[in-house]
Amino acid sequence: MRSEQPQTIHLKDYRAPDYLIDETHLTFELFEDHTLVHAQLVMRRNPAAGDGLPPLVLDGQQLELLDLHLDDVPLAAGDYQLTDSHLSLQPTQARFVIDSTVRIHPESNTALEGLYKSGGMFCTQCEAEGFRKITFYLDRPDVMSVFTTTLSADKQAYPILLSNGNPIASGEEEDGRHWATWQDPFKKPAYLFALVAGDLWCIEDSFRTLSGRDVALRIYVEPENIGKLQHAMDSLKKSMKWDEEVYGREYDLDIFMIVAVNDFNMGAMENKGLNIFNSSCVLAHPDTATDAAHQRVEAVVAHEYFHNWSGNRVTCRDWFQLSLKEGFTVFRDAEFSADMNSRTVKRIEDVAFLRTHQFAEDAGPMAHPVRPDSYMEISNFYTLTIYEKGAEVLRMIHTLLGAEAFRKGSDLYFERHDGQAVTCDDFVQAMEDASGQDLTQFKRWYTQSGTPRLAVEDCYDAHAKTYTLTFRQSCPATPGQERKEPFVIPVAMGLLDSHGRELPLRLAGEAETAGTSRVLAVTEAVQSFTFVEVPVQPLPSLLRGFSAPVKLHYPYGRDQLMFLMQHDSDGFNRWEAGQQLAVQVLQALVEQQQRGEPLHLDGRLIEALRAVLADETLDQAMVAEMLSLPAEAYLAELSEMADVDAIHIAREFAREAIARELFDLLWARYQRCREASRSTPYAADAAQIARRSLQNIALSYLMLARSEEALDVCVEQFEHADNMTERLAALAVLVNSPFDADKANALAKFAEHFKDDALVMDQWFAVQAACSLPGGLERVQALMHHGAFTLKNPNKVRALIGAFANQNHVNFHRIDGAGYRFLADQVIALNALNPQIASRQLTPLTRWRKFDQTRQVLMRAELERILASGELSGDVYEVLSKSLA
Ligand code: B3K
Ligand code: ZN
Repeated sequence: MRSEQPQTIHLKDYRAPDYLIDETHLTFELFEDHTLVHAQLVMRRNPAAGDGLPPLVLDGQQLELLDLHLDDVPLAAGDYQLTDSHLSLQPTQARFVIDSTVRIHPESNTALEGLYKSGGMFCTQCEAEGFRKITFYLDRPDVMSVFTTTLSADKQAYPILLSNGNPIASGEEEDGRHWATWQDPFKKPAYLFALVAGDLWCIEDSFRTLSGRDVALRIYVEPENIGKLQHAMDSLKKSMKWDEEVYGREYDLDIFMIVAVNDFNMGAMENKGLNIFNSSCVLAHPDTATDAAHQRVEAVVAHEYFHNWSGNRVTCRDWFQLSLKEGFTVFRDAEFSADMNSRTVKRIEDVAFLRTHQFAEDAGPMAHPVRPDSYMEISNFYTLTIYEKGAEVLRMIHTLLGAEAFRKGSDLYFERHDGQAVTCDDFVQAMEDASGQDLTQFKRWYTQSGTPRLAVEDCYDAHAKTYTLTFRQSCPATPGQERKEPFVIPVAMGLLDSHGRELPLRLAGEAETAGTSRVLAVTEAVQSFTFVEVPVQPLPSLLRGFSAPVKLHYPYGRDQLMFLMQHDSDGFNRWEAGQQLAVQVLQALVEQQQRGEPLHLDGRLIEALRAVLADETLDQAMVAEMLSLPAEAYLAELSEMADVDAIHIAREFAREAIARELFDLLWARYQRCREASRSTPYAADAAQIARRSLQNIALSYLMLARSEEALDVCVEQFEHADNMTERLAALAVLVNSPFDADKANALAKFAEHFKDDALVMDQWFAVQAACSLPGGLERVQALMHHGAFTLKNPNKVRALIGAFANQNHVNFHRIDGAGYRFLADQVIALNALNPQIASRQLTPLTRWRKFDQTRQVLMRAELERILASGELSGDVYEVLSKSLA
C-alpha cells in the first residue's frame, strides 16, 4: 500500500544503471510459515555510466533484512540505509560482492506478485517489478545477469523443485528436506526469474531443433489435471517448428518447461526455460474446454514460447519499451494462429476485439502511446494498446516492407541485439537498415496516442477514365496530446466493377498496370491517389485485411455493402461489409427507439444474411462470423454517447427478426451440423471448430423463436454433447432464455457434474454473469456467496465480476447506479488483496464520459468513493486519478 502519493516516472529521465550484476547466486529455503532468501550478487561499476563510485541503491519491498555483507564483511545498521523500497550502501571498489539474507512470507502473499503460494505449490511472478519482493536487487530490465538458484523444501510436500535453465545438482538433507540447484547460462533481467516447488506431475516429450539438438519438453500440473496437457504439448511443438521456419529462431536450452498454476494475475509468463501459466491457458480437454479455450491455449503457449527470442534473448531497456517485446510477440502469435487455423477468421476475431476494446481504451482517460512517455505503476501498462495496437504497428511495418524485407529486418534485429536490452527505436532501426526504407514518420505510431480517423471520398471522371481517392486523416486529442502529426497509414485496397470483378490498377505516372490489389501509403493530412484507365465507375474495397488500426469512413450505401459482402475478393472485407451494413441498420433502430417510434428493421440485412446462410460453398466459420451482429460494446464504442438500453433493445429486436425470418434455413443448417457432431468424434481442428461455431450461433437464433422444438434441440445438445463447446453453448442459450425450469435444471446439473473443476466452474459463473435478462446484479450478488467463488482467485474475479461489468451492459449500467456501487465495493475489497486485479476491474467505471448525465454522475461518485475509501495501492490510485482528472 502507498505511504505517499505515487511518483510519475518519465521516459526522458532514463539513465543507464550505475552498477551491473554479472552473477546472481540465490538460495531459497522454503518453509510453511516463511521463506529465507540468500542472495549473492557479483557486481561491478557500469563503465558506461560515468566515473567515481556513487552509492549503490538496490530495490527491495516487504523484505525483512536478516544479514548483509559487502565483500565478506558484515555490515552494521549504520553502514547502510533502509527504506520501505530501497537499500543503499557505499561501495569502496569498482568490483564487489554483496551477500544478503532476507525473510519473506509467500504463504500470505495475496497480491500474486513475487514469490507466493497457489494452492499447495510455491511459484513466482516477477514481471514487471516482482523480483524486488524476493530479494534486494537492481530490479530493472537493463541489468542482466546469469543466475544460479538452489531451492530446498520438504521432500514429501514439494517433491518437484524447478528454476530457470538446466538442473546441475540435487540432494537430500537429513530432516526430510531435499534441494536442487539450477543454472541458467543466459544472461537475463530479474523479471525473467522463476521458481516452482510443489507436488506436481508432468508429461514429457522432446523436440529436435533445426540444428539437430534434442530439447526435453515438460509440462507440469497438479496430479488431477495430468490428463489435460496433450493439446498444450502439441501446441508447443508446433510453435517451436513455426518459429524455426518463419523466423529462423531455434530454442537454446536443453530443456523447456511449463508449469500450470491456478492463481495467476494474467495468462502466462515467459520466464527463461520455465514458463508459468494460468491453468486456463494450459489445460484443455474436449470434456472441459471449449474450442475457444483450445485456441487460446495454442495461442498463449506460442506467445510465451516466442518470447524466448522476442523478449528474453533480446529484452527491453526499460518498461517504456514494453511493446518492443509484447507488440512484436502478439504479432508473431497471431500469424502463427493464422497459419494453424483459418487466417481470415483469426483476423476477424482480432479486429473485432481491437475495435471494441482497444479503441475504447485509446479514447478514454488511460489512453497512452504504444511507447508511453510516463507511468506511475507499470502494472497498469500491460494494456490493449501495448499488446494489440503494438501488434498492429508491427503488422503495418510488415505490410509496408513486405514479408521478405521484414524477415531480413527481424534477422538483423536478433543478430545485432542478442543478449542486449534495447528500445523500440533499435527495432525500427534494424527494419530500416535491412529494407533501406525510411520509417521516421512511421514512428509516430509509437509516440502518438488515439485512434486516427480516415475519411475517404472518391471521384470518377468518365470522360478521362480516371478515378481519384482522397484521404483525410485526423486524430482526436488524448491525455497530454492536443495536436497530432499525420501518421503513415497503409491502405490495402482494390477496385470492383459492377459485376464484382477486380479492376487492374495503375496509378497516374506509372508505366503499366500492376495487380488488382495494392497498398497505398497515406502520409499526409489530405492526400489523393488517381488511378488511370479505369473503364467504369468502380466500387472501392478499402483497408483490406484491416491494414491499419484506424476508423475508416467511406459513405457506402447499404446496397453497395451487400454487393461487397458477395463479391469482394478479400474475405476480411466481405465480413467487414456485413458488419458495416449491420451497424447502419442497428444505428437506425437505436434512433427509432430513442425517438419513441415503433422499430422497423431494414429487410436488406435479413436478405444479406439469407444469402450467406444459403451459400453452401462458404466456410462455415465465416458464415458464423457473418451471422454474429456487432457486439453491444462495439455499438457503444461507435456512439458519441452510448445509450445502453436503446442499443440492447435494437440489437435484440434485430436478432429476433433474423431468427423469425430465417428460421427454416437456420434450422436446417443446425440439424446438419449437430448430426455431424453426433456421428464424428470430437477434434479441435479447424473444420470441426468452424462447424460447431455455425451450429452454436444457429442454436442461439433458433432459441429466440421461443418454440418448444427449439427448446428440445437445445436441451438435447446440452444433455448429450460429447464436448464442452456444444454443452456450454447450449447452457448459455438456456440461461438467456425464458424457459426458467429448464434453465435451473441445466445450471444445477452442470454445477453438480463439474463442481471439482475450477476452470469449468469459471465458465458456469461467466455465462450467468453475462446474462442480460432483468435481475442480473442480484444473480451476481447471490453467486458471490457460492462455495466455489473466492475473491482471492483472479480467474473467479474475472469470470463473475469482470463478465458482469464488461459484458452485461444493461444490468451493469442500471439507471439506479446499483451496478456501479457493486463494482466499486469489489474494487475496494480487491485493493487490499490484489492491487493489480483491483485496478483491472476498475476499467468499466473509467469510461464514464461515454454515458448520459445521470450515469456520469453515478459513475464518478463511485470513483470518488473508492478514492476516499482509505489506503489505496499505487495501481488503483493511478487509474482513479487519471479517470477523474
Ligand atoms: N509478459 C507477461 C506479462 C506480465 C504482466 C505483469 N503484470 C505475459 C506475456 O505477455 O507474455
Ligand atoms: Zn507477452
